[in-house]
Amino acid sequence: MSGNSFVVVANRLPVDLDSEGNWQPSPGGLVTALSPVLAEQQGCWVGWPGVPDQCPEPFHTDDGILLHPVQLTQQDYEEFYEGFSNATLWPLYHDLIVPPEFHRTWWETYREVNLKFAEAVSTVADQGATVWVQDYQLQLVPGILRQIRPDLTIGFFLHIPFPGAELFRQLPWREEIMRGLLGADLIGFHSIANAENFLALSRQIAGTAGSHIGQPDALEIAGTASIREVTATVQAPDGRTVGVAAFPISIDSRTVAAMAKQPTNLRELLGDKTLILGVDRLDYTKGILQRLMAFEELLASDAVQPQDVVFVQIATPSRERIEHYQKTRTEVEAAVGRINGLYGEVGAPVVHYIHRSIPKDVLMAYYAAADVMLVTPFKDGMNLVAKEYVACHEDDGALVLSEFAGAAVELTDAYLTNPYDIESIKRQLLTAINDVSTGAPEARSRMEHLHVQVMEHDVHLWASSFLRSLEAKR
Ligand code: GDG
Repeated sequence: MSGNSFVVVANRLPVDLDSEGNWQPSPGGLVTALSPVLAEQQGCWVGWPGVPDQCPEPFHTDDGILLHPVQLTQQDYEEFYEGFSNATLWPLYHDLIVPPEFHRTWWETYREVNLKFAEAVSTVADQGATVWVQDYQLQLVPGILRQIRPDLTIGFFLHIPFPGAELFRQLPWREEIMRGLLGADLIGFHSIANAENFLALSRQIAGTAGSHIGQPDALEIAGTASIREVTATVQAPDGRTVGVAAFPISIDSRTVAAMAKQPTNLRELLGDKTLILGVDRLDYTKGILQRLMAFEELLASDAVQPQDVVFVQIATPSRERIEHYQKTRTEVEAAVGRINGLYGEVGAPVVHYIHRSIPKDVLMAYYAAADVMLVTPFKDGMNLVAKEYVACHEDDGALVLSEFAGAAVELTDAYLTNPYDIESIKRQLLTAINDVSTGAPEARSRMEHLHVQVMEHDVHLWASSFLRSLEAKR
């Protein structure tokens, strides 16, 4: 053990390989939020560096944070990451938008890799350290750590939705996952609805013959999952009380808002048109095809004119070897081609499609320039893109947002839409286009409220409220 009183463990280490083959820290929202805590508490981040069969030596960032890599083999990558994490758990937890695959070999590898992560944490964590486990890839880590390092205080946060009990119970290894999660002292979800799903499931599994999970206590039966305050608990198999609550994640709002003020020539490039923007990992949960179809129908019906609007869709490559991701890409690209074929002109496409990752500052320039942001997932734990757009707009622009994104709980002044109902997307998109192009006071007032909400509820609040609740469990 080597002087780490605070350890974050996540599937990915915040590093990237640069063009010269050196590992460089790559700060994202989570890193930004946790860096001050990690730096202050001599912290350590445990994770996979992102390339199979390669593993740099542990190294310190400029902030003094120790990055401790866990090596994954090619087989781990295929069965733990692409397989169980992203072809079993991801679709199951996103309400079966595509059917999850259940394979015993994938499960075995998921277990082995979770053990690998837990052992790595165990070697770096001080006696009595606080460990914060991140996300669905590592749901067994709290349970393993509880057994091998009972001195630790363990938090777990789920970044994706937690499904209803009827769906979760399809999982052949449901009890092992529950027992893994209940190794934590505190389990955090994005929303009260997700936390309630977990509590309802705990009640059901606790009542199953042969289950080792204790009946929930009186507080939990009262069903009081709440935001940023632990009022609900579940009894773990060893009799400990595990806190359950909602901690809606957010962004580094001030930094994003400041980046959006950088000068850009995007408007000159795109012309004097209403700019509609979509930004997503290319994932079937995000509803990219549906929003393109809604846009296409608006063009077809003459509700919007091709010379008045331009749609930019940034679709970052993601999980490209998984079948349903390939299918989604094919469908999206066919739709882009079809729409441009029907409504674009030489030198003036109506849809610009970018299928590569773009630098953060360029992304911020797109947010700042966009008149209407279209965020239409069928299901999303939170959706940071929606919050990033709002941080970039004090009182102009419009956000069209799916009711099924976790962000919709807080961003109630968005133009909310049901992505399963194409008429609903069309209606809200058209209203947003008309409101921003006529300078309607309604649009202005909506964005002012949204902006204040995101500026006042940033990622620092998320991290500090979770860690405060976790420390209270000591
Ligand atoms: C999961 C949950 C939850 C996107 N393209 C580029 C780029 N991005 C950045 C965005 C944003 C992030 O990626 C995407 O975050 P989201 O929250 O929108 O979606 P997921 O990746 O699915 O994240 C989600 C989140 O975890 C956190 O808990 O909100 O519900 O699914 O920050 O800006 N960044 C750059 N280039 C790109 O091309 N630099």
